[in-house]
Amino acid sequence: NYQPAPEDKFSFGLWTVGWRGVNTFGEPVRPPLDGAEAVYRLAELGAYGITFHDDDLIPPGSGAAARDAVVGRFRRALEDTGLTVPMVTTNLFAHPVFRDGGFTSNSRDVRRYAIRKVLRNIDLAAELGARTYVCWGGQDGAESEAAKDHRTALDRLREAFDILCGYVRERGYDLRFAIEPKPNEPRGDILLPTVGHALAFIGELAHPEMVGLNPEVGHEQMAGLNFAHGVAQALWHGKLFHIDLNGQRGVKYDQDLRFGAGDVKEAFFLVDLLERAGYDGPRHFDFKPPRTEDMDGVWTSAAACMRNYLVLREKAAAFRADPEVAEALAAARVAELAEPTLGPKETLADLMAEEIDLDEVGRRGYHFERLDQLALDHLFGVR
Ligand code: GLT
Ligand code: MN
Ligand code: MN
Ligand code: MN
Repeated sequence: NYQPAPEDKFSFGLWTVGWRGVNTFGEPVRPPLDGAEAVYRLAELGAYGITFHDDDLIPPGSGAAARDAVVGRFRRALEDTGLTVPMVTTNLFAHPVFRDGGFTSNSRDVRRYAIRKVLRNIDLAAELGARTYVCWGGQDGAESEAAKDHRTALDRLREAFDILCGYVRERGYDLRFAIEPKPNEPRGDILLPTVGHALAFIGELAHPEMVGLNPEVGHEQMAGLNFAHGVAQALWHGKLFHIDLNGQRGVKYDQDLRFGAGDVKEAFFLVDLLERAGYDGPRHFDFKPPRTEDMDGVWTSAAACMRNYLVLREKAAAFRADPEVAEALAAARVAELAEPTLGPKETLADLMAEEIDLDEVGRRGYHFERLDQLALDHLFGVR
């Protein structure tokens, strides 16, 4: 019956179900959503976690008393429901001071403020037991090559992460950072536009082991890339610290559709990958319920994110258990790729001495179409 349970580790950003539907051309269509209310609703639906930006939970400009009251009510809701806070993040994009970015603004005072804003919120993240701290630098980018020295921007970005990691180590928090790549929107070109760019950047940090990725389905697809491949490489590097699940259809603006909508086949292979790889982090939904929806529609859309994950998980498991799929995998030589190209005791002389019958091997077909169609048949529900 695809009823989600806390063991499934589904989590939602407060900014997703709380999105009021403002867009470039349209005003908000829904009322503000209170953080504690979101906790009760998500727990009821079967989620296990909720995440937030500092400003989602605590209205910017709140005094100490107002802040404590909001956090207190949120905590009580967490205690009442058993919902957890696996991840926390910072809003370094909405306020006008961030119009040229946070950590890489050309303005030094803004960069210093951005770091202060994150450090303050890291304390709250640790208090609430979060293990992952996401950094999405959506305004860190440029529209003009002359206006932003890209290499220097990377220097400042590295400086910021080195400071943040130093702080977490000094405080002894059990917290890791996860960088979220995105190619564009809101900036014309954002720094660290893809999983690959971010992975390479992490290798240059003072504490690379403390920093990994939070890839988002739609963000890689906006760049025309294969999301499952990006996630596979992040896993290969041991860097899949967190994941933003949603839907996107093609190379266009960031759609943030509910998970499963958009490219269904890629969603199928993504779930297949996460489950087979034993990824045990949160399945975090970062979607935007369309502006057509009222609050009932928002909760329908949120429930559907989890339902679609569970449906795809079942279908992927059935695909892997199908004896005909096992045969098709063998015919496609999939397991042969796991065999090292050079044998354990072989020398290069052995390799050089070998002959290949180019005519015969050149005629070899790989039968990938049969295998791929079996996956589609499972997805269509006709097997
Ligand atoms: C914003 C963005 C998301 C990020 C959030 C984390 S903020 O909603 O569009 O993709 O995950 O900062
Ligand atoms: Mn997005
Ligand atoms: Mn978004
Ligand atoms: Mn995201």
